[in-house]
Amino acid sequence: MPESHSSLHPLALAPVIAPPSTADEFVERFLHNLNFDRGVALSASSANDRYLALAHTVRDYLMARWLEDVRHQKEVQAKGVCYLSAEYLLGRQLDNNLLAADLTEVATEALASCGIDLDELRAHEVEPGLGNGGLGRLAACFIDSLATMAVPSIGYGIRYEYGIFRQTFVDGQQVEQPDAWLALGSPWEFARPEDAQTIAFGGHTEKYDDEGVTRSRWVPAWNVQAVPYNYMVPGFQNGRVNTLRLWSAVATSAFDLRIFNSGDYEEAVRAQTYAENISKVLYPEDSTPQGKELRLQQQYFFVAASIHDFLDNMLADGFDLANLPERVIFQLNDTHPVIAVPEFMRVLIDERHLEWDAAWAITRQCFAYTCHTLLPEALEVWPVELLGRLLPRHLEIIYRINDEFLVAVRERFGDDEMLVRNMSIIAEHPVRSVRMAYLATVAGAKVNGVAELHSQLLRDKVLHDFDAFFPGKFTNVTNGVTPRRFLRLANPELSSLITAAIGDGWATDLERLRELEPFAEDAEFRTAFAGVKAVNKRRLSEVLRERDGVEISDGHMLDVMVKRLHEYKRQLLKVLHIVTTYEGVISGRIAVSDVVPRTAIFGAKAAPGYAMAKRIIHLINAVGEVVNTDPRLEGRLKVVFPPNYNVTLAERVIPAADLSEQISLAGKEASGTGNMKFALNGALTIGTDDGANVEIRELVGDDHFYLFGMSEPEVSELSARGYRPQDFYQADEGLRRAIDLIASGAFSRGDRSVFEPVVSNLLYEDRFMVLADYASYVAAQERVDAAYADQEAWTRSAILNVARTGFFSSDRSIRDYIDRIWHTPPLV
Ligand code: CJB
Repeated sequence: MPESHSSLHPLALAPVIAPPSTADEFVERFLHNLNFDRGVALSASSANDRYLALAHTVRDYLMARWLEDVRHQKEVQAKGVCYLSAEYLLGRQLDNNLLAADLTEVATEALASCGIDLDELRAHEVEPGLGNGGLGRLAACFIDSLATMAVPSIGYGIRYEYGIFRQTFVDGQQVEQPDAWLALGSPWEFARPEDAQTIAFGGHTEKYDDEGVTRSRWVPAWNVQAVPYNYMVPGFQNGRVNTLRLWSAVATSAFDLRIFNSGDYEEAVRAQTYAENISKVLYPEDSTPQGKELRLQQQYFFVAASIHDFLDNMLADGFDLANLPERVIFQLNDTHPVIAVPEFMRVLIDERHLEWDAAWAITRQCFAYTCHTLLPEALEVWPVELLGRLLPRHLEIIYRINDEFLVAVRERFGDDEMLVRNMSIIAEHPVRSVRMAYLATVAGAKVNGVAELHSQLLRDKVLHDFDAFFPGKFTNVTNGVTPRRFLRLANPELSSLITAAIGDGWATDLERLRELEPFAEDAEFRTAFAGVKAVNKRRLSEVLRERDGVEISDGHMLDVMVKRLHEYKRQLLKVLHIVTTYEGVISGRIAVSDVVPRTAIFGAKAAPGYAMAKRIIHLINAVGEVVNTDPRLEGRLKVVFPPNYNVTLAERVIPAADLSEQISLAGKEASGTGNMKFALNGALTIGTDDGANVEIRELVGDDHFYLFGMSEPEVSELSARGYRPQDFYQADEGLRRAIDLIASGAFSRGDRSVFEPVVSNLLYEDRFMVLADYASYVAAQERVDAAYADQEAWTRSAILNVARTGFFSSDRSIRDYIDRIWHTPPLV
């Protein structure tokens, strides 16, 4: 670092200065970046050149703040959050960063003066899809809120070279394409190869004598380099910029050379590929981990790099590790980063030579765990054989943690072997495995669920014995979503209307939306509100026309279900409702003039190996093909399924929706966050009492929410009694007709075999009780139809949904994390 010295140029001593925010200055910067960074003249530039130059210009404005924030956070050494997440589903960056830097107007004017349309450049950005769905998007919302609230923090994750696959449909069936999001350049990242960490794998452990003390050490077999890439995370117009640090795997030269020197060039290249595979691709399974070795490699790779990065680079010189709990909390975003716990112990004991008890005391205060699921198959377990082969020292540490934990369990609960077996971090069946959720629960200072109901069910069911053993450890933090992206950016018209009504400030204080309540009674406001919805529908229609060649008919209710395709989310229930309406019309039992015009929009990716989910996608497309073209429907019922649902499309679909489908089987959806985004944008929810739906309904009121289906206790009771889908099929004529129509081949050109697996699954298994909730769902949809006919009343309800859901800002979630778990006040 340059010293303060008279021989240095004065500018070398100055801090970085942000350019002044005038359009002229912006033009100058932009052209400079285009010419000198891209190496093209404006007249010869491609849209990609212009996009990249623009992104660099926005970066320039944020740079001074960023460098200052990094410096300040290190200087102050206040307690901060290290958010460990294998996924960040960021969405496009340009617009968000323009908004955060308050540059949107200046940039629009500056570009226009160069003959460039900002919208065209916006459309050019490929979103970084480094996540599967809700969990990854939640992480992205959280880092936005952390920056906006000036909480000292850093997000750590993986820089996947290929994000979530691009979904296409061929004959109505999902086909996956690789998502080469980096191909055209990645202007938002800064590679820091100087800060690379070496991450080891494999080998064995050995005992050695350390001045009379017998210690263990790990002798690994191979290693890779973890190279960090930094991303700016700007707060919303507050001058703060935090960091997201994503790790990329690069083969170590030593690793290659050893083999290369042996003369086996092919093997050297193969080894390099093997190492670099670690950050190659995001696993596309959402909530159903496959237990693949590479996935454990990914998990260890990024948490080990992050822990070392934190300890090596963030702590003041000579920091006393005993004080770590006052300096950092590592938040484990689900089980994916839980291998950080034994890694942290290993570092403290083997590398920093702390005693076990001291290391464990620190660890127990430095980690907290968020559980995002209730599905047993989503709780990760790693076979001991695999974990021990890849991370032998970590397995030893896990065994010791477990031994000591089980001793304490016996002391407390007596020698109840069943209980001990149930609580053991090591499962014995079907193969000896490490239960990562249990490890996280034993190690974490706090364990939280993501909605009230979910946290309650964790305490009562999934982790019941742990709640008894660790009183006070379990807490709830209901999820939230960032109002900057999902209201300000996604719905500019509604944002302007809100600001005109209640003034600004709501984007960082979302509870202020309450002030909109009286406007629900104001006819003029209602007209304006309905006008915004109409504009958003037209905009969506344009997007879909351009993207997929489909349009949305005027006057249709937009009934939207967008989320990952999973049986528990019950896209099939919605399909059955559509088929019921269709069947009613073609059989003449429903007059077509009685059908309230609706367009059902689906968006959903299925994990590539999840056969049933892919069949359901096929069925939705097949039903759409028939329904959309049958003249008997007179265009009153449409099914639209744009492929490749992602954050960018969500930002268009959600503001246009009238009806939000949140129809999971009660007790299965941990929270949901799409449900919050829809309500905030003035869609009414049709939903079960599940996840955060419960809290949405409590807040908006029963009159403005279409509740249906069994409650969680009713589901449990039916399950205990023995659920027989056949009973429901036999008892309900509408249901029978809908299922029979699918079974008859009506949507598969007469071929009954195509959807036979879907039908027989419903009839003979129906794990998620679609048939049991069908009648109640159809009845609720009838109430929706009736309510929609009164547009004034509907709009009133929509306004009240917006006004009453300010609670679901991710800023509130972060405040709850700070109060209940982190104790990391904002840095002023
Ligand atoms: N979730 O997206 C995922 N992936 C998982 O592997 C497990 C859970 C979702 O997390 C969201 C954020 O907490 C929840 O809103 C959602 O209910 C849950 O399915």
